[in-house]
Formats: sequence, structure tokens, C-alpha cells
Amino acid sequence: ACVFLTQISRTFIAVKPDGVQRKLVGEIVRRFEKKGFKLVGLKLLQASEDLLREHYWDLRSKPFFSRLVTYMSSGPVVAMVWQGLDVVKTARKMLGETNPADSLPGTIRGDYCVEVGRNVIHGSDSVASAQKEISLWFCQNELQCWENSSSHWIY
Ligand code: FUP
Repeated sequence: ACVFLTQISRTFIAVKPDGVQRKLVGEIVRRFEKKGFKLVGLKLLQASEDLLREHYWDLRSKPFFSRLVTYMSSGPVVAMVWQGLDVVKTARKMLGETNPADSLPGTIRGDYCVEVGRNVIHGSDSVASAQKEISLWFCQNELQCWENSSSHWIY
């Protein structure tokens, strides 16, 4: 059985095409694992422009919108769902600011990128958008409910 406490939430994280090209997938997964969050979904896919237009629907009137959709569909992305206490808010802190120039060293964008248009990673900005994004990018059967094992084979 999968027990959800009220504070346990899920967030949608994606390593963007530039992050995949630059071999940052392992580093990003490592940071979320070491922080203590639980990976419940992960896949590599090339996102369609339709999917991305829906994902970034709120930004549709921005001047950079079509550039953003082109960039995000230019290569494979790694889509993930992470679960844990206040994960939406904490993940945003781990990412840094939208513009890497405003991101502190120690954050993912602060450490690994310089351009707002190539900022290596996406993370949901609220619990409501996380729920929307997770159901947009994942089917229910692609998400796992699993418990930390305290089995004899972990030393
Ligand atoms: P974030 O929530 O940090 O992803 O930021 P936004 O939703 O505001 O923006 C989504 C993406 O649009 C950013 F990751 C990068 C891109 N963007 C630009 O290319 N130029 C801008 O001025 C702002 C955002």
C-alpha cells in the first residue's frame, strides 16, 4: 500500500536537451538522490512540440515562446518524478533561479549554465503545476509506489 502523508508531495523535473547533451543527467539524478528524495518515475524521450506547447501554455504570449518550444524539442529530455517532504519547493531551491546569472553557486543552474535560454533543467513551480505536469508527461502505470527496503541484502 502507498501511504501519503499530507506534506509528502511529488514534483516534475526534466533535464532539458542541453543538459542531456552535456552529460549532466547523472549529476542531476545524484543530487536529488543524495538530498533524500525518492525517484518514482524516469524516462528519456524526445518531446513533441504539441506536448511542449501544452507544458508551457502559461508562457504562450511571451516573445521567447517559439524559441523555447524549438529548443525543448531539439533533442531528448530526461523526464522524472521525485517524491518527498516539500519536494516542489525544495527542488526549486536546488535548481536556482530561472536566469542562471541570478542563481547562486551550489544550485544546479548556478553551477552548470550561463544562459536563460539554455538553463539545463525544469522543475514545477507549485504543487498544482506539478500535478498538471506529471499527468501531462507520465501515464499512471509509469509511476512507481515503492518502499525503502530494510532487507538483509542492504549492509
Ligand atoms: P522556470 O519556472 O524557472 O522554468 O521559469 P519560466 O516558467 O518563467 O520560464 C520557462 C523557461 O522559459 C525557462 F526555463 C527558460 C525560458 N525563458 C527564456 O528563454 N527567456 C526568458 O526571459 C524567460 C524564460
